[in-house]
Amino acid sequence: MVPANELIDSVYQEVVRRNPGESEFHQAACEVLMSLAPVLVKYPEFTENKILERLCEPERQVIFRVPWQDDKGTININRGFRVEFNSALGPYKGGLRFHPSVSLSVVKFLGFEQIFKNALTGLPIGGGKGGSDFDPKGRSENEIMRFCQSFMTELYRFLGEYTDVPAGDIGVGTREINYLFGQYKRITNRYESATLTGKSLHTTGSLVRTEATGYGLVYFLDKMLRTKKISLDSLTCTVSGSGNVAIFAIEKLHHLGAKVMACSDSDGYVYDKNGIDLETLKEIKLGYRGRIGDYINHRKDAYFKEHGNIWEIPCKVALPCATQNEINGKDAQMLVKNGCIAVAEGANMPSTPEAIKVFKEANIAFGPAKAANAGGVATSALEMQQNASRDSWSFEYTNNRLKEIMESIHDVCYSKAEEFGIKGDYVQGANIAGFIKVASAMLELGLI
Ligand code: NDP
Ligand code: 2IT
Repeated sequence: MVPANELIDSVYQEVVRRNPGESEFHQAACEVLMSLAPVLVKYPEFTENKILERLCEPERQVIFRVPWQDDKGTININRGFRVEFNSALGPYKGGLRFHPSVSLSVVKFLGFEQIFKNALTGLPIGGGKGGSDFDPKGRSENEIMRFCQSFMTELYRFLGEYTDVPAGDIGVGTREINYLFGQYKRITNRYESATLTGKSLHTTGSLVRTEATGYGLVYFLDKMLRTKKISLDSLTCTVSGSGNVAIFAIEKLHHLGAKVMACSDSDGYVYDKNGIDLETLKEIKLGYRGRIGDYINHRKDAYFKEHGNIWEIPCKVALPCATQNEINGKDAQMLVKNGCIAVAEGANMPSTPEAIKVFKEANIAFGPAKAANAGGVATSALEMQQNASRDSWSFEYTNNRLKEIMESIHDVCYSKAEEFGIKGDYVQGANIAGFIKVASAMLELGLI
């Protein structure tokens, strides 16, 4: 049989050849594949059955036109995507992203990551992702609704609680999910709740789903630090972004006594020497959907650095919660030099390969996205459970389930890394644990 490293290299070369120009997808595939050599040595059946080759090819990819009219009556055309990557463990599950940077490559990287993330949750969900290059910024409520309705008018035929279950991501929150669900219900004439997650409480959504990714991230971080006998209490933190994930990560950090010095949006960052005031942040971002620069109009000790690089701020803990490749090698060096001891990824693939290398060499605690930000999708699966049983659970019960799931993901990653002789390496631990679970299910299901 071909040696494991050679096989991995050739699979990766094939991914690059068959998916030209899809740099984000290449990056995500490379990171997982390069972790797997010891697994292929231990389980030759994965190689014999071409599991790597099958995993890198999505089961189905849908690309469609989204025509819609803006408030002036002008016709706009966007592109919609849904990549149904792998359904070995359950229906395709993963968010929808509305952002001008969305491309097939971005959706494929996110869908690929989602396969392993969802496997780590231990819940019955496969991996998928979708979205559009639609830019929601500056759009009216009516424009957002019309766009969502047009998007769903095409996408609905591929969805269903046993087939594919989308949720939110960048640019898609409860408001958009509700519009999407409304249109799905209207077209199909079925109140099939578990077809979308992240719905509002009035429309069979789950308590805690809004908070879940941010809270889950901090539960994972806390467990990682406690494993090193470090307490989060009083540690200074920097959180990039100021959207759904960032806001609720900040909230949970506050609950645990940490101090968040700065957060950002694509305009720049704000620094508050008294610690970021959560009520002000929520008012700006969730209240009137404003820009982060407004923060200094509410808190006079804070300053705003337009186009500033948030990673230049000294902190003990860094939580990237905005977007992919937002921490490069130089940023990572700056963080380490300034005394950072832990990084946990709220965003998907926020650290470049060079940044991960710097963190590894500095031996800091590093929680990779597919483990650390799995709380969102895990709570989506809990929403599906509630919908299936036509029930709704209390905040406390759902939050406890989330915490248990995040601690269990931590432990699975930690112990897999230990088993394969790379103790403390959560990147490889997560990749290996997620991969073994999906690969085993694929083997058992036969050649499909
Ligand atoms: P939101 O749309 O709520 O917020 C995104 C935040 O990131 C905003 O502050 C936005 O700033 C900033 N941002 C987005 N793109 C860029 C960019 N290209 N450059 C600089 N800043 C940017 O999204 P979420 O909080 O839901 O998602 C954030 C990250 O978390 C994403 O990587 C997402 O994939 C990941 N994630 C989300 C989950 C969820 O449940 N929502 C679950 C797991 C991961 P601006 O407003 O200026 O664009
Ligand atoms: O990246 C992610 O895990 C999400 N955007 C959440 C997906 C989901 O189905 O809740």
